[in-house]
Amino acid sequence: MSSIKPFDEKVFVTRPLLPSLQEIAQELNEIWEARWLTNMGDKHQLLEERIAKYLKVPSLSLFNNGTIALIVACQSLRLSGEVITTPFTFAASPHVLSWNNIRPTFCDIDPKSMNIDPERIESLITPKTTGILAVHVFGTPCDVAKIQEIADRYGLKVVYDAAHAFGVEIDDKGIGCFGDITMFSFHATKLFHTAEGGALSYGGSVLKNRIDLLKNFGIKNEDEVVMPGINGKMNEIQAALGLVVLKYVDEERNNRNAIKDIYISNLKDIEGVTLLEREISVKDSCQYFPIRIDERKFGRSRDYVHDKFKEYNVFTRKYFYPLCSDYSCYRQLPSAHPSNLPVARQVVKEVLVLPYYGRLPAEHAVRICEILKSFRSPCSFGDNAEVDHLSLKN
Ligand code: T4K
Repeated sequence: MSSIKPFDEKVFVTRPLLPSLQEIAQELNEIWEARWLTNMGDKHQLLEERIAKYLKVPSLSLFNNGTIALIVACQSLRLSGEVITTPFTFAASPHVLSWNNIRPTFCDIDPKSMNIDPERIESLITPKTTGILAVHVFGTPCDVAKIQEIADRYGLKVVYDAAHAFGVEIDDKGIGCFGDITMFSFHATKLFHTAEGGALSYGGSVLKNRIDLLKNFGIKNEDEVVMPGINGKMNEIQAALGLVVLKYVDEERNNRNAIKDIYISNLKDIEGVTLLEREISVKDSCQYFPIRIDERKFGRSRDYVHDKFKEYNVFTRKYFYPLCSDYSCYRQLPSAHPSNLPVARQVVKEVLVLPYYGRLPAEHAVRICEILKSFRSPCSFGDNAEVDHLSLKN
């Protein structure tokens, strides 16, 4: 171990933004007075309006979590058969397809953005394909123009999983304005959160009506239940938390931007470490700070670095290892065959997500960079000399 001191306390990949208890208590008082706990109360309605405004989307529906929101998105668009998606994502993305009896078709990813590669989508379309479920991984927007062009040509629906992309904008346009439906997650680990929670955004009011019915058992009124819905409602306590957290999201983003600057200036010139490039036209969600480790140039593998960091009390994450296409429930699918997904297989061996949250002290960020640099072993060919590295830098 180097002379750099381990942290006294565990440093996690993220910590939730928590406003003062007094502020939360004030909101809770109002709920107690109203004796209204769920089923689209005042807090729910207010948060829905405020988030739609913040995200610059015409319309939005709140949910109890992002996964249920995504399940409802598929239902509301009547997706069926096969849907093309990425293997490099959190388990929820392909699982929502399975919960809708849809077969995921895994498509390889772009080596730079790590998002679904639009160039490879077309060859995967079959007569059973009804949609594309694309993920803005780590908050980097997918190639929305190309994806839409393909979807229009084949009559496919497009659902975006923007779990990591709260507040992302492309040329000042909210990320939730693209495709047919976009899902946001408000899980505790997200920049904006309601402990658990999520939302769907979409263009028109027709979809809102259907989605709001689907998230409330399909109940239209006292006399009519018009479709087999589910319970996807966000409750008033979640909404109250969200109303307070929303006030501090910009401050949190600014604090994260400061940490990001420290990471970039300390890590940009390390041989074997690649940082995510952001387009100038894109407003960053500041959700994650992923790096890529090229074992041959860094002299150590991503797994070595991940494990070694623990000795310093730093808990990085290997998001999104293993690839979804390697899960036992999906690996038998023809599209999941390793030969179809060479880029994703390489990327998933390289990505490491560093601790990144507003209250991470600047000195911690500097020390994390120093620790990472101390792992480098420039003379060696890595702890796995057999690694077959694709050039992913373009
Ligand atoms: N699509 C994508 C692309 C997603 O990434 C996700 C969720 C979804 C869909 C589904 O949305 P939701 O249904 O969740 O709304 C976490 C989150 O649970 C999950 O929401 C998130 N993606 C995923 C990327 O990360 P884990 O298994 O990494 O969580 P966990 O418990 O290990 O937490 C990570 C770190 O965060 C901990 O080491 C410490 C810190 N933490 C966590 C919690 C829960 C806290 O400090 N406080 C907390 O309360 O999945």
